[in-house]
Amino acid sequence: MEKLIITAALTGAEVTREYQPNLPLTPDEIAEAAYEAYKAGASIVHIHARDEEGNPTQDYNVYKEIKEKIEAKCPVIFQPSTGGAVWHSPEERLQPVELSPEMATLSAGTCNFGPDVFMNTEEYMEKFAKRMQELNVKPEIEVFERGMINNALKLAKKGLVNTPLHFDFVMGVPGAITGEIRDLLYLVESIPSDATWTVAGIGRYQLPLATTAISLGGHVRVGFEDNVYYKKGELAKSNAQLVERIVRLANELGREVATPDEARKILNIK
Ligand code: KMH
Ligand code: ZN
Repeated sequence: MEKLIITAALTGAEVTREYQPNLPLTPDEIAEAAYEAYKAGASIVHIHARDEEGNPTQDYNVYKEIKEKIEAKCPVIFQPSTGGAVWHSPEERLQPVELSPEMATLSAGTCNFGPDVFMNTEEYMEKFAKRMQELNVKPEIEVFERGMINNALKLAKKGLVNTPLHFDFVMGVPGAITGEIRDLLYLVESIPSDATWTVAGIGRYQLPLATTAISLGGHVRVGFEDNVYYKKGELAKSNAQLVERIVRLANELGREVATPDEARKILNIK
């Protein structure tokens, strides 16, 4: 089996300090959390920027500052979000791609997102994919529903994303696919055999989906964006604490953990 790539989704767009007092918000806090997650075993950090008030922003300069601060500390793969928050415009969302990061997320369709709608029209999926391809940015295709796999395959057929594809199954968002194991199996069976995949389980789904992915040969995303708890009723102390648990589980299950350079090879990042 390939080594395990662990992604730490450090901040997200929805979580606040009210729910997780240790949520990293400023560029310095995010860079420090990235470094701690890297030391714990993460090879990718998934980043959402926040403005000075702590609100989600897709501002180019804030992402630039975060990227530079992380790069000064460690060689972890910097993966900015192009999903942003549900109320960001497509133009706002695309800004961090202009930094030519090694990777960025690419959401593959529209779905309900709690009380909101997370909008990804075909026009904008194609625009995002094309710009990533032009700048040699590896897309991580975010799948919130089964039909989004078909949208991604269509992008590949049109030559707008390079193969093999890399998917992130985001499971358990209220309004989209649940985080049951059977749903994960269905998604895994639905992607091309040469594709790689990771799973981001939301809330209580995080741990069972992560352990299943370790056993199946997939990869794992953890972090405050998806889950603020260590266990029921107990908040996690840090993103690194959640990464450390995945490393321990992988060791017990006989799966080695990838370094950032090993992750680059697995994901064909040049
Ligand atoms: N915050 C969500 C609406 C991504 O980062 O690419 C979208 C999201 C996906 O988090
Ligand atoms: Zn995200």
